[in-house]
Amino acid sequence: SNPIKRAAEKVADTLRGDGTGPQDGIPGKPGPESPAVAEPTRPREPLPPKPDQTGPDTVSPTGQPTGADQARFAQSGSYLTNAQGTRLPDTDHSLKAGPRGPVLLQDHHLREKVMHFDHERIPERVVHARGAAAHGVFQSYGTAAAVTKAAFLAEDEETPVFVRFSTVLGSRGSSDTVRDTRGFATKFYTSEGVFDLVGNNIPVFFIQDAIKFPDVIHAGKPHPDREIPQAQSAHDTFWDFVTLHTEATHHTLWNMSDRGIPRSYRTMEGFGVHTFRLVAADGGTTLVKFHWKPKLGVHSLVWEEAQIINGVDPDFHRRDLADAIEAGAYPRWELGIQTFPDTPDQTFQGIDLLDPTNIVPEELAPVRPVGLLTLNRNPSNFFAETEQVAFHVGHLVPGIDITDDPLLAGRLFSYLDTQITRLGGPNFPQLPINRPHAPVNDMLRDGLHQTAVHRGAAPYRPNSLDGGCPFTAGADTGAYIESPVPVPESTKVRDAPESFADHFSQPRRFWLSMSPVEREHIIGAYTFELSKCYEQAIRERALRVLANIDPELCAEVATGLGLPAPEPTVPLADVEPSPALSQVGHTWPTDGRVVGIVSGPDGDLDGVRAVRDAVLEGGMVPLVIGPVGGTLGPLTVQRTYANARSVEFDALLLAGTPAVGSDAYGARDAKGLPAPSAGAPTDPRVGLLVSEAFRHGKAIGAWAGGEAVLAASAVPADAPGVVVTTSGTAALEQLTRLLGEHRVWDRFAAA
Ligand code: HDE
Repeated sequence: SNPIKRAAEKVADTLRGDGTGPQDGIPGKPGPESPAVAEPTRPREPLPPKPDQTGPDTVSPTGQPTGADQARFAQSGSYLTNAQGTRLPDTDHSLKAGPRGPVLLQDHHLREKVMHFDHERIPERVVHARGAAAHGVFQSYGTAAAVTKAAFLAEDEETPVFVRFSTVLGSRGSSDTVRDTRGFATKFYTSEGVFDLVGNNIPVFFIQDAIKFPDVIHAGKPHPDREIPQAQSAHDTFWDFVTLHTEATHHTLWNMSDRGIPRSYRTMEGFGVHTFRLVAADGGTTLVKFHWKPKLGVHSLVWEEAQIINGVDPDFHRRDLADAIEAGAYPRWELGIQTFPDTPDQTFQGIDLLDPTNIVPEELAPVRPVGLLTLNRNPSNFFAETEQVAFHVGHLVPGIDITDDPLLAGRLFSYLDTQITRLGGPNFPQLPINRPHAPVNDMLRDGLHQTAVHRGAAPYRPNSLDGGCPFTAGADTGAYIESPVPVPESTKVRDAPESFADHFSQPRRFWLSMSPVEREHIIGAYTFELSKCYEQAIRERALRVLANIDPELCAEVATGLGLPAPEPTVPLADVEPSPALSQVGHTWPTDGRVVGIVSGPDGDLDGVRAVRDAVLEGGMVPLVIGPVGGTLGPLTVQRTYANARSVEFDALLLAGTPAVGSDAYGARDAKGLPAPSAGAPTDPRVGLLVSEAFRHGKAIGAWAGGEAVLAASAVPADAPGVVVTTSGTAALEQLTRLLGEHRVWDRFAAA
């Protein structure tokens, strides 16, 4: 009856006519095989959930199995309802006094819908706000069973896990590849309760005492007046703090190294940072540091690449993790332990184990593998899982205890406390992602968002009304019993031990352990970051700190800043390098590496097909890059000159001469018109692709005229890691070997 409504409905019908997304067809034109109406008009039976659409299998605080079932139950039935389960006829129009009249306040569906939307956002994490996560499984080798009674570390135990990776400084919407520390937090849903290993990709921390955490974070976060820069340490307040508070020197040096810009979450090491205490079945204790070792090796970006990615693909790490899991290339890490005798002084070969700015070199205490972590399932809802997961260093299980590291002590308070604000109350352990898999029988009651319907009348102990239940456990029934470690006799002080005062010998060891290329990168990073500071005094102070690490480092950065290099103020530490700290000089599997294959219509398309298949067979990812979308002979074009950027690829293959693209960026003829596909390798976008890949130390292969592309991109055909051969498959063979070393290190000036 209403002509406007009828017209709108007609337009809507035409638009949904093809039954496909805009990428698959032309809106309004029904596709030959598509049904005419996309939206079902009649209710269907709900589809069985895909395996990856369920929450973790958990039990509720009352011991009832819930998890997946309950998550599914949260949205069931065929008809749209309101939050109370009442079916709705229309969710597109507000209730009005006539089609052109005022909206009525009595529209309770409108109010419910908008009210809920208004409260969709929760406070982001004060640190580690931006993250990505995955489900997986931890398989224990049993090699730690002699030193810990933790059930999940017994031989052949399998434990479900959820792992969240993160940057520290940026907001939820910031970029992935900023220079920063990365979080590596693992929730083990063990049979004895939840164990969280809340670690980082850098084994040391900025501060030795938790009371300094607000200081270091206030300094690292954007300036309070303009709220810039986002997710960066390259600004005055950060450098002001870390140069005044020199215990931050070691962590800062790691941040300025390649470790601050990982290639992927899959190629990152992880560290528990603190020294923990393992407790064996016989009560014996051992001090321990936890390590995650990626099966794909440790690999980083180069700085220019990282900066480009921030614009080209701010979700680079998040996408990489999800894509790899979806493709079945499950990321894997081995959990390793370094163990030390639990002596009263808690030092190992002169290294204070309670000082979280220290590492223990692997050459002094080898990392022994104790189990394998495999991430094999993407979350099905980012908010419910990745955002609502709540880690806590105090989530411990029998067999793993804490030490007196003063940084760890503060964390034991902070992680519980922060969830109250972030997740809105004390019942966050009941959220599906946080629920333990072990039966829960606590006496915690009520509070905001209580979802358990507790039974019984006596949530207190001792009681007789509930038959004395629940009972307390003992050592023989799996109770968590703190190890009876002697407490040193002392007086109350606000102070740190003498041994915490050495801030430079460990950074010096790190510097001395780096290869020449890694040192070049560190020098570049310090120079870049300090040149972004406005205050001359801060730059000068930073140089004084660097002088105490190493004179060469200090002199090179000083040259870059145009300042004189100061003399050290403390004697340079006499330390041995630790080769295990360097990322260069190893060979790693090439699984999942991305090979871009550039061609045009005149290229060797049969050769491209052969090499594409060979890349796939080698467990890597081939992406065919053509001038425009569509097909190149028998091949589907996956990237075009317009959307391919070097940062997406680990290696490039140039298959003959790519045609010049014919858009605004393509080559022009004398009259300024787009040049025809003349076979001249002058398309500036291909030139940029190749020259960037070259600059970033990536392997490049060429055949069948691909040499001309190299020349046009100013890449010498005889440079290290550039392979010119007679066929794509021959080029790939050499490229694969180069990829195993991650980058062509010889291409960097320092090499
Ligand atoms: Fe954290 N840290 N932290 N941290 N941290 C948080 O907890 C804190 C520290 C780490 O993916 C917060 O739930 C204090 C070291 C990771 O959800 C907060 C101190 C290490 C994550 C907090 C530290 C970490 C956090 C913010 C100094 C490596 C992300 C939101 C005493 C061993 C976990 C939250 C996730 C998150 C406090 C130092 C790792 C505020 C007070 C050292 C991986 O509670």
